Amino acid sequence: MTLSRRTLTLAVSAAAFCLAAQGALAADKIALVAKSSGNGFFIAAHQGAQEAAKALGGVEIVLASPAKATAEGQIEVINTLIAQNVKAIVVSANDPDALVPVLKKAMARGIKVVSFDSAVRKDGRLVHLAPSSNALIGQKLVSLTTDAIGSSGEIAVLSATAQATNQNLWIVEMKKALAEPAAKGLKLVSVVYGDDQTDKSYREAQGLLKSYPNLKAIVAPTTVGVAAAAKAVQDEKKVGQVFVTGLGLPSEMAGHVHSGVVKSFAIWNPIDLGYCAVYIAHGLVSGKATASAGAKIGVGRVGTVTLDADGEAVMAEPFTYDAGNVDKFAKFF
Ligand code: RAM
Repeated sequence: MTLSRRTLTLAVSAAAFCLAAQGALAADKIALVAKSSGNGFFIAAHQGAQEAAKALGGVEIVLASPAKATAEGQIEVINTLIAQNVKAIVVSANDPDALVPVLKKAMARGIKVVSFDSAVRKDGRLVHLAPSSNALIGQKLVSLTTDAIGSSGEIAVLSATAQATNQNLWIVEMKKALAEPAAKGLKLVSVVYGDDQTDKSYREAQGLLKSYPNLKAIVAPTTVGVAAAAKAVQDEKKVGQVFVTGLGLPSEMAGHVHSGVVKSFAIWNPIDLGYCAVYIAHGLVSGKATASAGAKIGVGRVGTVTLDADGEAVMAEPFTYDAGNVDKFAKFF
């Protein structure tokens, strides 16, 4: 029996289809769990994750984040990811402890867990990728403040959620820097939480302006909070009287820098952070990397990161933005 040309073509294309389908099935699913959806910081981190997936090949990024920045929401999302048989989970934690049981369950099933940005307690992950040293971030928050208002006056912190690992560590470091002679004249009068929601952050900022008529600066170590606080100060017509600073995205802060409510602010590159976190997760999945103390892990175009005794790797120093450079970077994140 001879095969007609058409049957042969069909057979060949069916085989090609099967191979393509197998290829698609073989893609390693790496899940990215943000603190919450809709936060520009994690949208940029996701962009970096996608870039890493493309460079690595055979990797599919599954973005799965709760609507609000809560540990409960992340636990629900992570349970679904475990059921989907993802190969790795890369998570920015809304709480250092609450996610540990569900992440231990994931690791018991062979899923590689990496926290990034906001850490999970050591026993709930293999590696944590920090954007920068906590001490450097705390010092930077204080130097940004003195840059805007000088070395005396009342200041308040508008943070993200009360349980966020990263913001809480940064506030601890900020308090240490405030105790240094150069900043002793700054008085921290309040710490409030906007939960990384724009409307709540805005209301909390308004509350600070009302409660503390002598307030000179609001310091927000969160991209959501810093933009909301800047808008509140502007809407209350307090530009020049109250300054806003903290950790922000150039794309969200450029207008506030030009209006004068923000003199300078800082951040690291969230695209690179997402990119490197995926490289680390992929290294653990493929067996190219180990999560042992001192291990060097290749992170593509960024180079390598080295794990300390706690399985933590630290990236670069926070970068400062002001009227001179904010527009240039606003195009990227
Ligand atoms: C917010 C989030 C994130 C933090 C940045 C600076 O987007 O809370 O965790 O790293 O701000």
